[in-house]
Parts: sequence; structure tokens; C-alpha cells
Amino acid sequence: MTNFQPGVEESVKTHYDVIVVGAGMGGIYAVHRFRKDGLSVLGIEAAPEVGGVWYHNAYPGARVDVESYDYCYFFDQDLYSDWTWTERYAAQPEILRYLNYAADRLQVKPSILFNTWVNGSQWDPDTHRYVVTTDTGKTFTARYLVMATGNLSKPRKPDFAGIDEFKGEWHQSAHWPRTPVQIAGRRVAVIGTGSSGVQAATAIAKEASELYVFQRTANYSVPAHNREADQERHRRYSSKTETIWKELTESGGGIILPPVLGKAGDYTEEQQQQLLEERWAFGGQALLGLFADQGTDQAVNDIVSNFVRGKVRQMVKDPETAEKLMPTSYPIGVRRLCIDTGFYDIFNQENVTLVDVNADPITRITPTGIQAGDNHYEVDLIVFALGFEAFTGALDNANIRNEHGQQPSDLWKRGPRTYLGLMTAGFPNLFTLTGPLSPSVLANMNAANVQHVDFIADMISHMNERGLTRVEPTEEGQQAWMDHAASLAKPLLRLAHDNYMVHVNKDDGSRVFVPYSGGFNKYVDQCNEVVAAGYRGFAFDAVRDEAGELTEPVASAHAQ
Ligand code: N01
Repeated sequence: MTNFQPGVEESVKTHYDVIVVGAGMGGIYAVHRFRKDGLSVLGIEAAPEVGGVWYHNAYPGARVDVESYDYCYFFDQDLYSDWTWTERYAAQPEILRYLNYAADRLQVKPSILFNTWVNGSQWDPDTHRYVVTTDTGKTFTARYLVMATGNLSKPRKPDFAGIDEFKGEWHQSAHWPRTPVQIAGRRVAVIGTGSSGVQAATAIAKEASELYVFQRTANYSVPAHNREADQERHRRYSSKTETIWKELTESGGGIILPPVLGKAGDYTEEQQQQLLEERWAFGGQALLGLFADQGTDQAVNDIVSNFVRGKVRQMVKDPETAEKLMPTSYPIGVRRLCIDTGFYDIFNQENVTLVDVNADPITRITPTGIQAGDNHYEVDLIVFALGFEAFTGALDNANIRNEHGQQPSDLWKRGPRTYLGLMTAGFPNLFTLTGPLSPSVLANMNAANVQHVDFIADMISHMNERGLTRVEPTEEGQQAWMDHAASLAKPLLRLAHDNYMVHVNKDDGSRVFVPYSGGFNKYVDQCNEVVAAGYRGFAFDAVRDEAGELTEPVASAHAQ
């Protein structure tokens, strides 16, 4: 297969204003926005087509857990209104179609080099450019490097003993093959019960002859109540995309959800239960934003956690299985809430067995199945849904080096350090979309990506209008952001519980909560304040000649 989409081959040149790595929802918008600003842009994508995680996570049952109407681009009214969602929570194939639709409409594909891995990015301090190399042997230079590679995009590899001897088929949920995988009539194991495992198991249970769900930590899951898309709502949004976008940026998660209803103590016990029932019936993330103090007060959190445990007890007929499925090791909302479409019900099916990995640890994969404790489970197919090397995995892949030969993760040994989640001190002109210390996994990824790209594009325009060629956070600016983010995370129950969102320093037990926890709305306000204060916390410079004069032309205004 060619590495070039039609139109690229003729136009490929070695230097660009911006290289955007990754062609998921962030990368697609980035290529569009930078190009619209009159910049020369090259997108580089490892996959043969756009989509990013929505290309790779093609496992059965994969579906968005933010309502479809909110999970799309709002910057172009026609782009919004000309698309029709079929489901309230779109499934992966539909999202991939949507992203292709957007990429085609915006005509970004010709600016993207597909089937190409970035395997090195070296900052050149003399020219203020990155030298970007690829696995196809091509080298490019770019003034700005924008990593649209996602924060949950490098899956953890299964490293179980014996895996190479397995005679059946195995796949990772996050690297699902493009060729159909037979499920019907086969004995299947799903290992992992985070959002991916819960979705995969629910879908696989419908077809497999036997399904073994290997659970290490029971997670809270609430029903999506997925149904046909609300076309009236879509029409309403279509007629006022700017207003809806404003609402998203004024919301805590970049999602339109029922509002927080004050503290739990404002209500009687009976009212609390009534409200919980209403949120359960609404479905999805709404349960997390009910009481203002459920994320900080253990007793209030218990009310919500116990409510969900009660639901599990009602839904799962076998009391022993129900007990194992009830999360007890952490408060609700501390880890990502799973949003399901009948997950608990599958355990009432004859063909589904829950395997408690804590009671019976997986000791090895055998040629015919999985050995867990004293039990051997014969299977034909294993699905690994083991999570991701969150936040840093994809960045490390690109082998980005500053002038001292360091990668960002070399400076992040005690937890990621960034300014606004967008840049990290020591790495000029390198931008990360949905990076650590931005709302990232706590916000609608689409909204966050668009906001980040707009911030970066405006900053580049600001620089071009002044002949500036280098930007980097100051140590003080970055530290102030880290302190601000840490102070917001400090009272949260979630800081004390291990999962991919918390970086724990083993020597002193100190913890960094990696996403920005102040809410998408507060984050957007902070970004706007930084800009209004003349890009407070950033230091700019320019390539100068021996006489100290600027060498780059000053752009009068950016193109439209
Ligand atoms: O990954 P996870 P995920 N033996 O890290 C288990 C987003 N997402 O891919 O909890 C046995 O949550 C591990 O066990 P434990 C969303 O942001 C969104 O499911 O570590 N088990 C856990 O159960 C989500 O938060 C959607 O004890 C092992 C599981 O593997 C994020 O992606 C859909 C194990 C990993 O869970 C990650 O979700 C899907 C072992 N050796 C994902 N190692 C949407 O709907 C790990 N596990 C948009």
C-alpha cells in the first residue's frame, strides 16, 4: 500500500511550519485549523487511514461513552448539521465513518502521510526547528511539532507466561484486526474489566459458546440506556452550534449533562434515593455529577457507591457472582466509570462465567487456554483489554529529544510536568493535545482537542505576527500550573486510589493526579486568562542573526 494519499506525493517537501503527529479527532482538526491559518502543515499517521483510537479500538461492542451529539465538531455549522447520528451513544464503526466524513469535508487527507511512524524528533536550537524522521526513511523539518497521539493510545502488552505457546487466537482490544474475528460458537476469554473489557465482554457474550470474564478489580458500571439518536436534539444543536459550543466550554466535562444538585445533606435519605434512581434512569455519566460533595466526602460517596452495589445485587441472579462484581476496593468516580449496555445481565447467561483473578491469579497461558489458580479454562480466543501506557506511551514512541538529548518522560520521573497540559519546560515548540495536566480523560476528548488546537494556532499567529520562532513555558509558569492543579486534586478521594490517572512516587509515596481536575470550564478560563495576560508563563524568542536582528519575516496577520 502506498504511503501517500492522492495529492500528497507531489506536494511533499522537507520543511513545514507544523507537523501534526496522529490523525484522530485532534489531528484532523489540527491539520484543518493550521492550514486555514495559512501555515504549511504535514500530518503523519501510523495507520492507513484517519481515526486514531477509533480506528484501532475496533473490538466488538466498542462505543463512545459521551452522547454522540456532544462528541463531534462544532466549529462548522454545516459540518455539524449535515451529519446524522443513528444512536445516542455511537458505536466505533459509526464514529470512524464520522471522522472520515469530517476529514473528507475538510479535505485534510491529502495533507496526511499515512502508514508512517515518526521514530525520531530532534530539536535544533540553532534553527528553531524539529528534525522529524520516519520509519519510511523520510526526514522533515518543522518549526512546531504537535503531538495529536492521544493519551490512551499505546495499549499495555500482554506479558503472561506462555503466551507464545497459545495455539488459539489472541488480540488486544486496542489493536483489533481489520479482518473479521470469529466469535460465534467459540470459547472466548476477556481479560480486564475496565471500559474496554466491559464493552467487549457484553458484546461477545451474545455470540460466544462460552465466555470467561477475568476480573481483577470490580469496577462500577452504569447503564448507557443507549437508543436511537434524538434527531430533534440534533436539529436543535445544528441550528446553534456556536451556542452549544459555548455551553460545552462552560461545563465541567465538555458534555451537556443534568446539573449537580447541591450537597447530599441538602436532601433527605428518601430524596437522595429518588435522585439516584432518576440519574440511573437517565444513564451514562450523569450519576457522577449528582451531589457536589460525592467526590470529596467518603460518607456521601458511600451513598452513591452503595446505590450501584444494590443495583448489581438486583441485576445478577447468582448472589456469589453478584458479590464478586460489586466494587468494594474504591469509591465510585475515582476510576473511570464504565458505561454499559447490559454488562451485568450477561452474568445471568448460561454461557458466561466470571473468574475472580484475585482468588485465582492467572499463572500462565497454556497452548489451549488459561491457567488461573487450580483451574484451567480451555479457550479458542483471548481478548486482552489490559489498559494503556497512559499519557506517556505514545509520546515516548515518537522519540522526541531536546537539545540535551532528553525525552519528556526523562523529566517526568516524578510524574508528568507540563504547563496547561500543552507544553513542557525544556521542550520548545512541542505541543501535546489532551496532555497530562490538561482535563484529558476527564473531559469530552473532542471538545478538549479543539480547544487545545485553537489555543496553539492563536499562539503561533501571535508569534508569526512578531517574528518569534521559539516558545517554551518558563519553569516558574509551569510550577505555578503544577501547584494550582495539585491544590485542586488534593481534597479529592480519587487522589488516594491507584489507577492510571495517578502517578505514585515509590520512594516517598507522593502522588500526582495526572489529569487537571478543576473541570473543563475552569481550564478554558485559565487558558483565556493566560492569553489575556500576554501569554503569561511562556517565554518567547526568535532566531537572530549575528547583529541580533530577527531573521524570520513578520506575518502581518494570519490567513483565513
Ligand atoms: O483500560 P483500564 P480500558 N491481569 O486500564 C486489568 C477509555 N475508554 O482500556 O483494575 C488481570 O481501565 C485491569 O485490572 P486492575 C476510558 O477513558 C473509553 O478498559 O488493574 N487483569 C483492568 O480491569 C478508560 O478509562 C471508552 O486490577 C489485568 C483492565 O485490565 C480508558 O480508555 C471505551 C491485568 C484495564 O482497564 C481505559 O480503559 C474504552 C492482569 N495482568 C476505553 N493487567 C469509551 O467508551 C490489567 N488488568 C469512549
